[in-house]
Amino acid sequence: MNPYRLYLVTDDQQDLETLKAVVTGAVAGGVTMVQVREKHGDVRAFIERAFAIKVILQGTGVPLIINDRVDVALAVDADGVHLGQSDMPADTARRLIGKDKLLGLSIENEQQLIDAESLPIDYVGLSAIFATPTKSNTKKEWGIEGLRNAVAKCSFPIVAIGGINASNLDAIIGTNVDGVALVSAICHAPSPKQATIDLLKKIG
Ligand code: TZP
Ligand code: MG
Repeated sequence: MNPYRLYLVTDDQQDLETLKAVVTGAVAGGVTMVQVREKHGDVRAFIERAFAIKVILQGTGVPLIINDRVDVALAVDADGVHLGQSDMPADTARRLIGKDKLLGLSIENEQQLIDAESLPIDYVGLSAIFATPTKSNTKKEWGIEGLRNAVAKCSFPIVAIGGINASNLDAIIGTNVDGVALVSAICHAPSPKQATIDLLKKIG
């Protein structure tokens, strides 16, 4: 089954207990991938939070992905890393994590999408589909047509991210994208489990 279908990215503003409850609920609801994303804490806190999520995911078959930091991914023996354009270069990351781990790369413009074709990655995160309060420094809004064109062009699976929620999910799915990644639509839902169930119903 396509592991990118419904990809939860965690909210680094949530405390550890909330984070654990969100991930537990989302996994119960059927989320297919979880990325731990930390933008503010130190590396020790990142490892602690990543390890807590690893414990929750153990035995579920849901892969654990670490945002930005190869060292954290190695420290917790995660299933993969998701890199931004100013993080470690993909070929260096691949050398360090080995061929069996998942490697994702955020793509923020057309040239990066072309350049990605020659990189040793497994999937692309197309950022951002829509402007979102969750991430203030996004460089581009691909929109539905931009996403559709990227899906047609790119040889890697594409995960759409940025401003996706139940209200625009049908249009996103209509582009034939491989997966959707969300923060607030799950992390800030009254019930992350129910939100996940409802989102998955739309994804089909
Ligand atoms: N990268 C591009 S947009 C984004 C990230 C991490 C945040 C997406 O958050 P939300 O709440 O799903 O719009
Ligand atoms: Mg990043």
